[in-house]
Amino acid sequence: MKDWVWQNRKDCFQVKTLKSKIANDTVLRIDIVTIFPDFFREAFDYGIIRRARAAQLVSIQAHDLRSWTSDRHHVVDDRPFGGGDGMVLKPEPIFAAVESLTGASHRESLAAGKRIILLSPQGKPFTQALASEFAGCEQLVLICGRYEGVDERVAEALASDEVSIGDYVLSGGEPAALVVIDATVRLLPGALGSETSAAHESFSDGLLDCPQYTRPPDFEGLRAPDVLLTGNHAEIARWRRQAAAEKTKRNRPDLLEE
Ligand code: 9D3
Repeated sequence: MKDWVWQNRKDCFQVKTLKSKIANDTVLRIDIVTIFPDFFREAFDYGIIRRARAAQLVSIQAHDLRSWTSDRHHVVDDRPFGGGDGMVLKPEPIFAAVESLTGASHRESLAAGKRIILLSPQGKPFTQALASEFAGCEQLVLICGRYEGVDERVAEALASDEVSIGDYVLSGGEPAALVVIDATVRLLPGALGSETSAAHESFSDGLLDCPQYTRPPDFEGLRAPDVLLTGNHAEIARWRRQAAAEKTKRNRPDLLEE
């Protein structure tokens, strides 16, 4: 039985020293509680997240839920009361994990700036607005469900947020945790290139992005729109607004009705 967890203790130490040195509250600590810590092994080693970690804007650790069990077989699940298929994650290891990671044993004693996020199909929808809230926090603990679910007392008394990433069935909360972390970390001040403003992107203005093209202008008979090659910036802006509206109407009519 492997009971080590993937975690970067150097990151953890660096966050502490950075905070005490300059009281910089842009630093975000993210802890993931999961029965599959290896799922996240290389997940944060690419692109914006890798750079944000290198710049110490964020530290991310995946913890094995089984390390908070006290029985010989590290049991994290049990049969549902009332009967039914599948297994339910037990409350004790999850409450113990959150207490050791945050100092809080239930929602009421959680410090402001810390969020305990239960990923669950029954959660409220994850949105750009929620990602912005999370990006302003000092600590996020993400709890990944598995099996048929998580004992409801976690949602009732421990989690500050119960979040779903959409209306489809995953096999566990781990892919959802990746999505939440990705959307959140790229919003940390300094995480994006300064030339790119997150505020100007898709979903912030309620329309999808306009189509983009690059060389060659003619790819096997598939032509880029001539207007984009003219250098007429007013015409290009007009074309882009129109193309974004058409794409939104076709792919996301729900964004236009409201
Ligand atoms: C509603 C499905 N449940 C009825 C038997 C069982 C169930 C299915 C899948 C319980 C847990 C899961 C695992 N999914 C997640 O943990 C999950 C999830 C998802 O499935 N869809 C969208 N967002 C999320 S966040 C976590």
